[in-house]
This record gives sequence, structure tokens and C-alpha cells, in this order.
Amino acid sequence: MFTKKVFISSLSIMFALSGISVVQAQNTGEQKTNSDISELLTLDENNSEFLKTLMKDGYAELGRYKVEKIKDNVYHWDEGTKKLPGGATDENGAMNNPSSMYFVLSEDGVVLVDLGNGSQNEEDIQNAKTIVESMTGDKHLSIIITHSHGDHTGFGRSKEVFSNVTVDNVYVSDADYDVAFEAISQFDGKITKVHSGETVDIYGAPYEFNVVNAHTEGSLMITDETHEALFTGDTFGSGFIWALFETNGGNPLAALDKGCSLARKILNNNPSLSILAGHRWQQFWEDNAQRPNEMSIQYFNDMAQVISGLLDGTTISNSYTAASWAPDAVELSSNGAKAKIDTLPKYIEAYKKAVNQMQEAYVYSGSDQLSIESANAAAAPTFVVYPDGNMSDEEAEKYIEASGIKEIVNRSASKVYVARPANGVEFTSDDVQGFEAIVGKIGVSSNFKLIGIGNGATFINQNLASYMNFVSGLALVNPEKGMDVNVSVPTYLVTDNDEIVNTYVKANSATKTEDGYYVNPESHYEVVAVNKDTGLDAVSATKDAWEKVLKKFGRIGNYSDVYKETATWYSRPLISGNKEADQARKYQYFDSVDAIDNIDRYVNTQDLDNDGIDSLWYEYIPEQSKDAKEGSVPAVVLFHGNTNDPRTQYDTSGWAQIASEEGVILICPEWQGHTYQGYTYDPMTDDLNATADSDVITMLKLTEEKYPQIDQSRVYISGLSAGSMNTTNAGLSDSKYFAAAAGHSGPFGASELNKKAVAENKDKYDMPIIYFTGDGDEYCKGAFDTTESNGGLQVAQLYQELNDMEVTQLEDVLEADAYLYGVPWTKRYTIEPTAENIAKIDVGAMENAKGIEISMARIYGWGHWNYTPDAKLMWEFMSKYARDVNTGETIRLDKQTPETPTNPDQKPSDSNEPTKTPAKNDTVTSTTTNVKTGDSTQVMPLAVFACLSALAFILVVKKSKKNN
Ligand SMILES: [Ca+2]
Repeated sequence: MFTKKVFISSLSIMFALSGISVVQAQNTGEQKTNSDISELLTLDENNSEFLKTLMKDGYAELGRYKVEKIKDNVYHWDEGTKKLPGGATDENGAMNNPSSMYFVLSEDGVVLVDLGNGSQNEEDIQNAKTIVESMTGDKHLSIIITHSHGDHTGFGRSKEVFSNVTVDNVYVSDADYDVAFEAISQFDGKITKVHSGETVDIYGAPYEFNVVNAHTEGSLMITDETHEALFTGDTFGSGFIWALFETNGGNPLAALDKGCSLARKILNNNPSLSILAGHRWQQFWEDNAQRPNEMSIQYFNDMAQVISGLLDGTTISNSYTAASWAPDAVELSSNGAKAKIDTLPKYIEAYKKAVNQMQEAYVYSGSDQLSIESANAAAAPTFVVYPDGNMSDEEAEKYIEASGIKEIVNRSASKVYVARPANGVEFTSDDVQGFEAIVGKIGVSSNFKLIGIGNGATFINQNLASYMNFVSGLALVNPEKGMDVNVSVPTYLVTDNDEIVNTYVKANSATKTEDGYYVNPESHYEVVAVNKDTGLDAVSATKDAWEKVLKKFGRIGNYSDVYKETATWYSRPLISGNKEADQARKYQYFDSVDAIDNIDRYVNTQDLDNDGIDSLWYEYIPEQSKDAKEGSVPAVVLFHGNTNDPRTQYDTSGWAQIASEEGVILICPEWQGHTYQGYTYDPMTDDLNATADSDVITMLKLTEEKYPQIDQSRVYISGLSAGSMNTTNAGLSDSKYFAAAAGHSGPFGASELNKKAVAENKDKYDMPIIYFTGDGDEYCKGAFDTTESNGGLQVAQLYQELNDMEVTQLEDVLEADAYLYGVPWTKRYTIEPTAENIAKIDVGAMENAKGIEISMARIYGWGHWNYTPDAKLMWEFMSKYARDVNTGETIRLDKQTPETPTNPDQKPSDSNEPTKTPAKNDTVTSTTTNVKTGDSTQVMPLAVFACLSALAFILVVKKSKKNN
């Protein structure tokens, strides 16, 4: 029971983090009987042999046709049989594409949904006539046409089929009437045009008609709650939709997207509705690898995913050849999604353009250009520009091109918004609303830059001061005097007005360090750069602002003292709508990777397991480590969060700075598989590294071979959220490859595989591990308690057992320790906030006889995301450890008595030894680098690292010798 609970909660975390809402139909367990809804009706068996069979078996064939019972009072008429089903080829070699029609029986009459392909063949017509007459009996018939296409109106051309039944009404959408009329003209005078949103009572049952104009202009989705049916015709297809026609003003995909939302809403309200589509054979077709089977709400979720993926490049596009009249057609699909969309490139472009379009701004988006070569992912800079009064789209286009913004946006797969004044002339206080509309489209994890020029700068200066707390870089070119600014904001100014300069200098608690440059002595993030050349043009000023301020910092809002419920998730909008909370919320600065210039990135794709599919990973090689001596450079494998990008941990975790300063090599695997520009990379693990030797290890070994400077005794692992789960798991299952581990926004608890790995490895290896978790984290905050289901306690128990420590029993847990998972830590300390770090952190730790620690930290007010100052704390923890690559023993570097090697330059005799030279190259260089940055406070701890690192080599070399 206990294990199951944890398993389920892990799963829900996985889904919750995926950003895709997983909607499950609610099964109340209580099946409604049809007598509750409408009486179960029987057909008169004596009418025909066909009907006798249908009543007996729920299935009957007649010539080329079959009829089957779907549910009480609902029958499916298919233009295919068992012998010649959909997708099979007939005697002429043509593929059978039968349409589906449905009979709905009511006390007062029968509804027939659609009229199929029809037939010219006399035998077929007689059989169709028998079916219609049998199903209608002595009642009247009404017909609903889902859409105008010939394969759904065909029998309308046969008067014979309906010659003996009374047809009351034929319903067709207003928009499809003209095209459909020719086929159904025999019913002229009985045709009722329906409109979207209209509900019509047919034989005592309400039918709600909704138009989704993606397949035809008037394609219907019809809700019949009485008979628990949702008739969709080809409105959403039956596994794939043909959105190949000029509907919705040339934007069928927008209509489809809207229709999917409506369908989901309808199905959420009525989970018992069966989706009865226009070609049922397609959803059961054996040759269709992604058969949706009985379609459910998931089909619409999947279709929505295919559409939304067009905006971030995760949708797969292949050429589509089934429609010979549309040679440039493409088929859109998405990893794991069952629904496909066949459409034309011009409709994709129209959709993307319309999504980005807004009245308040000209929008240029590079987000669909996200590829494995893009510069960054989660922390990509997004720009909002207020120009000097109204700017035409052509002028805006020209400005972003010339200023370099377009290039940055393209390489970062982000966006730029050039605002338009509400009055069409210049910006006034009326444009604050427009600012909120623009910002409402931008998520917190974005790296938000605000630029104002002339009138635009004045508008910002006079109206937006209270929004500065989420701006990571502000540039004002020739603003007029404005409001007081009460929060810090990294600022670039073109002005000769000292009063304006002083406002921002004061807001940043900055002091002058050189002419035109001010910095807060306690925070390198809080800067003001001033250019007094007021004649500078907008393009040159923008370029200068990027170099001097804008590229340097990001700012993530994940912290709130006053509004904890919104402090839990990074993707919530910058403006929550609660003014007090929005202005009080704290935002954490981080160093933007755009300003790092001493790290080379390598993108790797390789098939690691010989299944024909490449895996993807990134290597980040700092300058200091490039030509470093063999076995001298530590490396850290960074696991991203669920469905995140492999670059995210480099961009947003703070590890980029550690690498830049310390010369550590970073390896960022796409462990989960992810689609970029249509190619889906192979996941490196199926179980988040809970079992040993996944493709992550294959990748690591390849990387170690490629970079002999990597010190294999100092390879570490770290990760965020689902990446934290990978870290927990690999720390137990792959202990021998890693010297220490650090998780962020986890621990999540113990699995059976974890316990198995502990049992296998506890006599062989130890593993030091540390976790950092926010107590505003919606997935983890509940774990700060003293129950056995608390994820921290469970993970502590795993690592206590692995590390040969006393395992905490539930009865030993004290209520007073709930703030740190109830674990009886033997060492506790608190890290207070500083000008650079906004959060207080409580840390608990315990260590075994050999000095191997388990540690867990609580970040007050922080949500579910990286907190960048932690990277340094993780590194301080992890770099204390090395693992003897021969014995597997963990070495506590800082607790060793310094020993002078007899001959430090002597190489071990065995040339296969991975650690050959007691090199100090990396750490010495990093000290130099640090001095270069002018940050003198960094030099001391680095010097200590240098000593420690040197010690590590001495120790490893000694150990190796002993073993030889
Ligand atoms: Ca592969």
C-alpha cells in the first residue's frame, strides 16, 4: 500500500511537470442504465432476416454493408464488411474507404447521422433501402449531415432508398448547405439549416450543434446527451484529420485548436459520451501504427499537443502523399500522440502568424526555430520595446533587424514585442493596460528585457516603475523625468539628466565604480550604466545596452513571502493579477549565460544503443579545461526536469557560472527523449536511471574517452525535479561511476528498484548526496513532515543504508524535526539571505564513520525550480569527495591529512590508469580567471579548492599505487 502510494504520487509528479494536462475520464463506477435516459427500444424482427440477425447477434451484414450495435439505441452502419473492411482493396484493386453512419432510435422517430458514399449499384441501393427501412420501421426518420463532403451525403442521391419511409427533417449546417444541397436535393423543403451553438429537439432528445470549421466551413460536432453520443463526422477525423481546405479564412488549424478545446470541455462535462466519428475503420485499422481505438478525450488532447508543438518546434512534420491533389501536403504528429493532422504548409504559417498577432504589439517570434543548435532554452531573453511613438510594422521589423535583437531572438528561440500606442500616435498612461496584455503572454522563467526609446522611454519611466521587480534588464534612451523606483533593476540609460540617473542608482543601492558605471558593492547584479551621448540613435543605443547591461542577468520570480500559493511554479505569468502580491514578490537574479564567453559548447547526437535512433547531449567545455592535463578536470552530469530541454540546467541552475569560474566540464544529456524540428531523440533511460548502466553511462564513458582530461574519480551528478529523481536513482544504481550527487526540487521518495539497488551496492560503495528544495514547491512542500510517506525521510533511509549509517526509524522521528523531513540530523545550520541571495536556507546533515554525508536543505519561500545560488552550495558539498576508480571507495578530500608525495611528477607504471598526473592545472587557472573578473571575494575559497583538488590527485595516485 505504502509503495503504491509513492508510485502513484511519482507518476502524478511526472505528469504535472510535463506541462501537458492529462485528463482522465471520470469513471464513477456506476454505469447509468439506459432506462434512466431513454427506454431500450427493440426492432421488429419479423420485418426482415437482416433484422433478425442484428437483434440476435448485435451484428448483421447485408451485401457490402454491415450494421452493429454500439450502445443501447445506437447502431453503426458501415459501408464495409468483415470480408472487405476499411483499408482493404476490393476486386478492382481500389482501397475501400467506407464511411460510418449511425441510427439513433427514439420512441417517436429515428435519427440517421450521415448518408455515406452511397452507390450507383442496384444491389447496393436495394440493400441500403432494406437497412433504412428495417431500422426505421413504422416510425419517421430525420437525417443529420455532419458535413457536405460526398462521402457523407452519398445516399441522398438515391430516392429509392427513402421511397418507403417518411423523412421529417434533414439538418445541415448553414455554412455547408450550399455544397451539400446538390446531393440532398430530394429533401428540398425539409432541410433545416443549423448554426453553431444551436440546440434542436429531435424526437424528444436535444441535439446540440457546434461548428468546427477546420475540415469544411460548416463541419459539425453534435452532442446527444440522451443517447450518450458525440457525433463528429470528419470534424476531427478518425485518427487523422484532413485540414487541407481553405476554411476559417485560411486558418483551419486555429479552428481545429478551438474545436479541440470545446470537445474537451464537452467530454469533461459528460465523460460517458461515445465519440462516433465519420470513418470508424480508421480508428481500428491494423496498418495504422497509432490506432486511437475507441476515441476518447485523449484524442483531442493529443491533437491540441500537435498544434501547440508548431509553436516550439516539437511537432513532427512529414510529407503526406495520400492526397495526390495536394502535393505539398504534410502530416503533423507529435511524440506519443495518437492524433495526426494532414495539412498544407501555408496553413501552418497562417496559424503561427495569427497566434503571435496582437493588437498591442508587433510580435516577432523565433520560438518555432528551437533546434538542438539554439543558444539557450528556458532562460532565453524576451524583449519588449517601446519605440519613440508609433512605429509601423515595417519600421519595427527594420529596427529589430538592425539592432541585433532579431538575431538574438532567433538564436534563442524567443520573442520580441514592439509595442503600439493605443491612440496610434504616442504612448500615454492608457498604454499600461497594453503592457499588461503583452507581459501576460510571457512566463516567469523568461529573461525579460524592457527597452524604451524617446516617448517610449518616458512612458516606461512615468508609468511602469511598479513593474520593475521582474525586469532583468532595463534600457531607457532619452527618457523624461519619471516616478521613483523602489526596487532594483539592472539599468542602462542614455541621458544627461543627473536626476534620472540618481533615481536608478538609488534603486540599485549602487555606487560609482567608474565613469558612467554604478554597482551595488554587495550585489554584482545591481548595476546602472550611463551613456551621456543623447544624440545616440535607437539602433546604436540598443546594441550598447545589450553589451553593457541587458545580456548580463536573468531574473526568475519563484519566491513570495506574501503570496505563497503562486510561489510554487515557474511557468505562471509574470503578472498574477494580484497587484499587492505582484509588487511584493521577490525575484532572484542569476547570471545570464549570454554573458559567459569562456565556455565552448558541443552538441552531440549518437545512437548509443544501436536501435537506429540518435540520442542527444551537450558538452560544455570551459577554456581552463580545454588543454588541461589528463585526469585533472572534474565533470558534472546535469539531468533536466521532466520534458525540459537538456540546456535548461546549463541556462538556469547556476552551474554555468561554476563551470566558467572553476573549469568544471558539464555534460547535459537529453535523458528523456525530446523532439526538435521533427526529430525525436532516443531516451537514455526508461526508468529514470533506477537500474544500472543506462545509455547515460554509455554517454559518460564516450565523453571520458573523448576528453582524457576528465578526472574519472571526480565525476558528479545533479538534476532538477525529475532530474533530481534521476540523481537519487543513479546515486544508488550507478554508484561506482560518481563521486557525489546533488538534487534540486526533490527528494521524492523510495521505489522498489531503489531498495534493490541499495541491497546490491551497500557493501561495495558509499555515496554522498545533498538536496535543495523550496518549501513553496507545490510538488514537494508536503514532504516537510514526519510521516513515513515523506519523500525526504524515505530517501534519507535509502542513503543511510547504502552508507552504512543507522537507518532512521519512524518512531525515532521528532515533531520538532518536521521542518527538515523529520530526519534526526546530527548537524544543522542556516544560510541567511544576502543582497544577492533572497532566501533563507536551513540545512541538515549527518555523516558516517568515513565522513560520507547525507544532507537536505529547505529553501524558504522558494517554488519548484532551480535556485541558482544552490549550485555553489552543491559544488562546495560535492567537491569534498572523490571516488577511487579502482577500489570504488569514497574519499573525503578535505579530511585527509596532507601528505607530500615522494615524487609528485612520477607517473604510475600502468598506462591504463585513468588518473595519471597530480595536475593542478584546472584549479590554478580558474583562480586566475576569477581574479580577472575583479571579484576579489572569490579568490579565497578558490584557493582552498585548489588545495583540495591537488590533494585529491595525490590521494588517488597513492591509492592506485597501493593496489598495483
Ligand atoms: Ca538509440
